[in-house]
Amino acid sequence: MITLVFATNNAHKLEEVQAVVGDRFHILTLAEVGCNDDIPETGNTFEANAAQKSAYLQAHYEYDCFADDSGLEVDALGKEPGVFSARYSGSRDMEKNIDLLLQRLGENPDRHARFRTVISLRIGDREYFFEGSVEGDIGFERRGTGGFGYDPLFTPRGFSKTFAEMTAAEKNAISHRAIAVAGLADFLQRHY
Ligand code: ITT
Repeated sequence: MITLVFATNNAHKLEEVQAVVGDRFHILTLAEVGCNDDIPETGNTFEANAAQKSAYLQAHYEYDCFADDSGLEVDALGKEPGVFSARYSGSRDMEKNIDLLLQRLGENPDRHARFRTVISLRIGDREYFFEGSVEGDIGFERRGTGGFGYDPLFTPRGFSKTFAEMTAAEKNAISHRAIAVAGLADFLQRHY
């Protein structure tokens, strides 16, 4: 059994990862290793933030570990909100974050955007990155009640429903996070 710490306390993310990597890997959350720290996340890129979180964890808790960072990039807004996705409006209130995004985009016909996830895995002194992204378009208004975050605004390319109108299974079949996690799981199964 190989034990890895995942830099999250989000039970939903843990479940998703544990299901994909299988039971040869025991994935612990931050709470399970006694980490209550506010782990620094001060990078300008998803890669930098994921790497910063995994480095912090390995340095302080001496476990092999991985960390992720995700967000939405809207082309017409210079790839905002990007690493500021969770706090775009200055708070974690997603209603406010979505309102601000719609206001900044206005009637701009260029609605192209993507969700991205980057995972940094540290095993011993080596670091590996896994990435997933999904291209799509930002709507002019919210549609759907499922998912979380910016899902009511995001329609993946080739689909007519927003992420918030899809079932969890439909979203997980194509999502940025699922693609990155599949890369991580594939790597772990081949090398460990
Ligand atoms: P932790 O860092 O505590 O795990 P978080 O909310 O910061 O949680 P992420 O780094 O994965 O989670 O994502 C940052 C923000 O990007 C998130 O708060 C959402 O606003 C947005 N986001 C990420 N993935 C999303 C998805 O699948 N659907 C909608 N919005 C998403």
